[in-house]
Amino acid sequence: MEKLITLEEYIIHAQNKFPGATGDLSQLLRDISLAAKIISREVNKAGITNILGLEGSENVHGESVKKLDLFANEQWINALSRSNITCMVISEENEGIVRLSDKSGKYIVYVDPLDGSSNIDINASIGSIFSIYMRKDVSKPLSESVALQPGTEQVAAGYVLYGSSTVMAYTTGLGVQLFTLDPSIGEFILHEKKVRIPKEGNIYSTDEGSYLFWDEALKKYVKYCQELDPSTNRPYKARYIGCMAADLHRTLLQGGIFMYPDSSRYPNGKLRLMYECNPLAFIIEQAGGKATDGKKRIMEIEPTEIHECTPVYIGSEENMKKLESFFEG
Ligand code: P6P
Repeated sequence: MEKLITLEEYIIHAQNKFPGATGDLSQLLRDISLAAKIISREVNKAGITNILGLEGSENVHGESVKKLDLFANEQWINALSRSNITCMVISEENEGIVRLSDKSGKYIVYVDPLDGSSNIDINASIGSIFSIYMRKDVSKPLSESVALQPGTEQVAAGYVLYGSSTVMAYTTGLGVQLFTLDPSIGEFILHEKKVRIPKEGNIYSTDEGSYLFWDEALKKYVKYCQELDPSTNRPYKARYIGCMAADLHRTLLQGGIFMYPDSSRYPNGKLRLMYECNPLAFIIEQAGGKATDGKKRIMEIEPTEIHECTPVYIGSEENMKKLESFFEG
């Protein structure tokens, strides 16, 4: 029987490859896995413990906040406060930066604590997404501007998917690793190393209900996906879960393309650059895929606000090339 490798063991093994490693990033990843385990436990019994349903308030974006959103946000902030490694957290649920350790924290963590929370009440997949940066200059007081770095500066990124099982994916720039939580022993177990996205897939993923708000090039591309041409595996299948982490995970494993475009309804797109698009772009690029805003690489966008939105097109190399040919006209 193949030896089980826990996340703990994998982190230590990976750290030993870096002689100068202090172990801080390893500890940070452990802290993140703790938040994931606690949230997974609550998500999988939410109906019993009555933390489903609206909490009554609204988040910084005017979206109704569900109890599990708040619980997840608290778990992330508590977990990241454990080791004095994180100086500040930027969360979808908090308007400004959350200061944790001004003196010693060398990492900045962006988090979407519960991505796709509208799926909570229907028991569909929800996730957490995280993105880690270095605090470049410890002499500079903590501020939003210190946190505003392009995605190319990410030290690590990943997501947790609370679905039929709880899966954690992360990368530190050396490929993408996938772990599955075994709740009976409370350990994330490695199940795939250096994941590669298929070069081409026959699944496209977007909210077609917004078709009328799209620009013409995108309408033409989606029509292309729907045409009958067995030689190019069309029509493609349409899949849309309404949780970016879940749609991205399927795209990573099965190939294809996920799109949340700019439109007359969302002129700058709806998804968040720093804690949805950049971390998932890092994952997809590390697996051999591509991620753009329709014009440029997502990870090269120079951010100006911590909660800014961007259009996002992300997936297999060939599917992205075909989309780009429609945008080039
Ligand atoms: P819509 C969830 O709220 C989210 O931020 C992403 O996870 C998801 O892909 C998207 O928004 C869903 O948006 O407009 O289709 O409900």
